[in-house]
Amino acid sequence: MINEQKPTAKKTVFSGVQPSGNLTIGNYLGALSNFTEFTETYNCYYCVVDQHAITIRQVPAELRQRTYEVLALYIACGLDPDKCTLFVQSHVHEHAELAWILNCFTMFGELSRMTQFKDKSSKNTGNVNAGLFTYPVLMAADILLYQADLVPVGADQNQHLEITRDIAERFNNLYSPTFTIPDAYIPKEGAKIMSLADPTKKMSKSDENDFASVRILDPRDGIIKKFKRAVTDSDTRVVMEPGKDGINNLITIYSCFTGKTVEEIEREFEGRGYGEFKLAVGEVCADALAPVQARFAELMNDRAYLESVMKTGAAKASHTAARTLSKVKRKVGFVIL
Ligand code: ATP
Ligand code: LTN
Repeated sequence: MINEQKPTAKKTVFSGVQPSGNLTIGNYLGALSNFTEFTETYNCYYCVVDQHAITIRQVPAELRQRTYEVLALYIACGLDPDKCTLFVQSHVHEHAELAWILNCFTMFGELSRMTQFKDKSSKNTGNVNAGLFTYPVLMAADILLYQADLVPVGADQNQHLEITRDIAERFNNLYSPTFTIPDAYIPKEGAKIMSLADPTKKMSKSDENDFASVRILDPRDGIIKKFKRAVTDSDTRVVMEPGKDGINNLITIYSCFTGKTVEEIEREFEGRGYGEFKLAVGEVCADALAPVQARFAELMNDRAYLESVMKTGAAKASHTAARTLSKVKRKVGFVIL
């Protein structure tokens, strides 16, 4: 029914990244580097989700700076502001407004089951705020405002996509079809890049151990040094096998940056040992990130341009968001003047 309303229109993609730290190659391979492939065939919205970021305490000046940086990284990774809508979440008030309404259609029990909430609340015991708990509802609002069909994210966000679908279906069933039911797009390779310090844990931009994550903006020698120090096992064979978490992660990273298959990589490094392989991973990663870093540096020198992108993006996003929000307000019974 919802899809029948736009039979010939382009489908919509929505995704977001929090300006909560320096972005890692996990963010790059799991999310950012996949965003460009949709811009020709989909109507794409890519958002800097600053309202999500304040669920963890942020230093205001750093949050502001990182908001510019994530926007600059979007563009540096190949997103063209003329071909998609790039914007900042707090510039479009409809996100917070729809989130409030959807809060009233989301159960305490379902939010209690979210693994990201359990994980983040156990790491931030001094600040288990209500925003951290209702984080997935704001994320549902982000996606549903734009009637998104597809949401490219890393594997850790799958549970949030499931709750988004549940909330949307609940609302549609209670009233009438209002929201498109979105699907997650999780890449086959790179959906869960692991920490270099503990390869049983996800690489995360807020990890305090600097050797756990390679940042998109790390200098070449730093990248190579981090890969050299990556935790592996006591074996020497570069092969993908259960139990070899560290090497499996490095093979995945090498494969993502080179496009080579696991078999090709195993053949390439047969008899060559971990030291040589780690150096090769560091080099392909640094080579791939060099052009992104160069473009990023140019963009960060031109705040006026970044602000013009933010303004145009917010205006385009508001237009669509306002239509969905006004439908929702009518359906729940608010007086529309
Ligand atoms: P934080 O540590 O602040 O929670 P994060 O590193 O998990 O942040 P987000 O801003 O929450 O990053 O995520 C941005 C995107 O990057 C999401 O689509 C998320 O799924 C993806 N992503 C994050 N970490 C990884 C990873 N290790 N591997 C693959 N994708 C990832
Ligand atoms: N929760 C996401 C960031 C995010 C997002 C979104 C991703 C906020 N809103 C909407 C996709 C669609 C995360 O990566 N932690």
